[in-house]
Amino acid sequence: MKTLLLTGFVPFLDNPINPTEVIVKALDGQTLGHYQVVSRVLPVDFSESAVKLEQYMDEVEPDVVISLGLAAGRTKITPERIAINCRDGAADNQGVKLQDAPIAEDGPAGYFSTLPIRAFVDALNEANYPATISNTAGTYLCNNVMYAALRKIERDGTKIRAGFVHIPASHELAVQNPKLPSWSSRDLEEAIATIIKVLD
Ligand code: PCA
Repeated sequence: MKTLLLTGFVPFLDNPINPTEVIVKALDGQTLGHYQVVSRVLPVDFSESAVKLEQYMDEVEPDVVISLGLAAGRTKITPERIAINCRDGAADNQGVKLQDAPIAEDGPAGYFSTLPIRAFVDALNEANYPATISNTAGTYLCNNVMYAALRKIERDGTKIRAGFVHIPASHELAVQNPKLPSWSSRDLEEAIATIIKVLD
């Protein structure tokens, strides 16, 4: 049995619920396909999120890392293709707001996901869950943790596969913020289970 580190985030900005936190807690400890799932929840904090993820990777020693983030407003499950060396955008949960700031001064411009993102999308669509590859993870915390995980793997010289998947709002979140398109938490959870089962 292999180990999969599945991460979500705490609530942030005007989202009082983060469905990724709900999903990762629901899947924690489950066996899906070839993987035992170990879940962790990350802070939304420019100085802490990547540090925590790297600690969890050292502690859990996963074969695969899938990090989940809420992309409020998106209508589909969107595996991310690339993380870029940039931090920008809204303030984090500590009130820290960065502009045009690199994640790693000496790092490459970007890292491609090493997850089978095309197979994820195909399996999701096959199961009637709308999904498409996204070509931008943005410049906020989600992009930051994806970049950090892939950089750590490169630095450590390990064979861990890692990447990021953005998900739409849940109905529970949309009740609080009615302009958001939303999915049921059950479907979000089942969709993430579906992509984990794709992994060899
Ligand atoms: N989504 C944010 C950060 C936390 C989350 O769930 C993002 O897309 O960067």
